[in-house]
Amino acid sequence: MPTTRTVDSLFGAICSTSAGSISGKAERIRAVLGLKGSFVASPLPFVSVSFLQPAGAAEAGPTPDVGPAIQEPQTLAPAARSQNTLSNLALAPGVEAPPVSEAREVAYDLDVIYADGQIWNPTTQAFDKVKLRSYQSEAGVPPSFIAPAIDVYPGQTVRITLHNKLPADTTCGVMGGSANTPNCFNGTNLHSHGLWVNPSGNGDNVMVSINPGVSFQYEYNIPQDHPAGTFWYHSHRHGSTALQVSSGMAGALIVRGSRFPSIDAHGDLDTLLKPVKDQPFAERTLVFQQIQYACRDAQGNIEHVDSDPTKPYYCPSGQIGTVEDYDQFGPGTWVGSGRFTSINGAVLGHLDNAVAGRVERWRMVHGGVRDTIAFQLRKRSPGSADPRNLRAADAESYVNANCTGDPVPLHLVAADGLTMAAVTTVKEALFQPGYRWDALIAFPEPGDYCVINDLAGSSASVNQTVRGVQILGFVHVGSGEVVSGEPSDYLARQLEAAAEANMPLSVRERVLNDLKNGMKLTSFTPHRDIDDKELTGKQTLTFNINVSQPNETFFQVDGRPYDPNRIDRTLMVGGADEWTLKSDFVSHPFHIHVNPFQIVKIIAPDGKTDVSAPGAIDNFARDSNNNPVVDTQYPGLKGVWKDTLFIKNVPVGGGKTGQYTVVVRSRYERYIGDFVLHCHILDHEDQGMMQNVRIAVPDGQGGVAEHH
Ligand SMILES: [Cu+2]
Repeated sequence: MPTTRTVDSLFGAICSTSAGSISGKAERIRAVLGLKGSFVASPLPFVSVSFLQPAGAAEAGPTPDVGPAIQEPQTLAPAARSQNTLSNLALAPGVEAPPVSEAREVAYDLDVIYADGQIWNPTTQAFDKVKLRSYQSEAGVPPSFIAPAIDVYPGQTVRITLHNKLPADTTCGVMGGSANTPNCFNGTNLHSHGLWVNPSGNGDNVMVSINPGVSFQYEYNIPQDHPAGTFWYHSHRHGSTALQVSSGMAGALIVRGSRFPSIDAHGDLDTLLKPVKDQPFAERTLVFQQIQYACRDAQGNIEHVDSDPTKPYYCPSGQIGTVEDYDQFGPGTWVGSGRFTSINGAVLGHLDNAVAGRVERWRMVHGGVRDTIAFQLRKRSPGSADPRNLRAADAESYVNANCTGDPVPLHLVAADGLTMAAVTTVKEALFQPGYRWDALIAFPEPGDYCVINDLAGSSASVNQTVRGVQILGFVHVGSGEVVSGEPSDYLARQLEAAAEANMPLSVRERVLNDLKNGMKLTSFTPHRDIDDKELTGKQTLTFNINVSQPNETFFQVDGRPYDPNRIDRTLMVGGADEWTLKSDFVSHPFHIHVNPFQIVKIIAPDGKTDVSAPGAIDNFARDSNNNPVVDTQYPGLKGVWKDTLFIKNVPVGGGKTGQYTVVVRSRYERYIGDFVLHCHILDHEDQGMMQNVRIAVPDGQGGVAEHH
């Protein structure tokens, strides 16, 4: 006789503090789960969801879900048609608007508000109430701390009106006062990270501050030749960037493409990733966030478990977690907070509806601020312990006891949204803040899988400390095809079948040959290599944190903190530079707006080993016992295009540190204007680790024209 347990009974336990009517409870649960409307109509949440356990085998079945389901981010719906175009261009009554994918112009509204909600806290096994600055797409949608996803198409004019509905903030002066002291926490703006669009005016312009009460319409003219891929958006007002992004103000921005490759032009990877014609691989978007909310006592100090500052953050019953000051950032604060990295706003949630052997495309975005993510998927042993009681500090022993399968191969196909020259298979995808990886994943057999944030060696990570293994959630994989043999061979067969089904005859043979020859994606890579002949100049850059003065810390690029009134480098449109990037103190993710760059080489501290080469071993760092630490994040990056890249400076033993020399090339096509480069540890950016960059037109005499 099978026993039936409903998920509701489990949630009933979790939600036992929730008072009020059933419908009120449903509303709250819906808010947490981000469930679609049909669930709301049911007076009995979750009665439709149950699972069976065979009698006498209570420990052998799947582990019951205790966390929320990880939903796809809600896709932002276009604004009402009346707001979509100028009134004299509005469609006549009765004329249907084209689908968004074909619309030449599309408009969206995005509110910035304080949202009340709750976030699951595994440390206390209860929901914490939170009040956080948040993007919301429309009134009435339950608060969720993942911004809506925005789908855009090449050739489209995308207008996003940002409505700052945060309370008035007297610290929002003209930028330039205390430029590198965090300020104007209620001022905001919008950055489309990785988009190749105009940085000026109302384009991807992060120089503007949208203060409380102000609405501003951004206009992204996505060029017809813009690469399709996984990008993202977040606030980028110098002085409040880290605070807002760490509150969850980040969302996926996906450029969808339908251009087939041709004899002389690349196509969109999207046209290949279809197992049969016109039916894409199952796709998931995962936005990782590090929402570091805290509760504060009457004196304004962050509260900790047992009032012990060495223990995790703690919110006593009735208090509301917030992100309201920069003492919540800094070395070690994320690990110390005991918070979990969330996926699409869900802490320790579960991804459903995977099928064994079915290839899925996972678009993954590191939208967090302060922790490196070493992403891994491992099979969970049947009958594993209920993860309900999992505190961050216990995650490592949980993983070691239960997540014991081999890592599921991750077949990386795009770095920072840009299709790579070949599929690269890894056991672990390393994300620094700002990074994206698109991976093709086929779970080898049915069952539950753990989503793990593995140990990143101290030299590989933002904090340069060894943090324990964390668990980010679970994946339920149903019955399908069992993958036997070499996973890469299995994937290659799937991709070859996809090419047979989808590729036009003119290029089919070429695409197939590429796939058979090391799973090359040559017909889908958007940028051609930058060779020596194309170079027109050189740039150098060094990050530093200057701690030489007592009680003062300066976050610097090239020895100077950010000055909003200074243009740090003027580049020539049409040119291409080779950049040499270094860090004098710890490691920092370098990000530059507008144009991506291609990695040429990464020279280790020994001054000669190129650790970006495929198969290179990067073991130059030493741990506290002077043993070498292997870091896998650089090998294989040679030739890869990205917009964000970790620049390492690591301990090499004997109290010394070693500097890596990162060489990249970038061409400055089409767009002129002023924008920024910066460290993507965003509290470093807010405090000065940023530069103004100008791209200008040539002066006709071998130089670059200065502005008049
Ligand atoms: Cu930094």
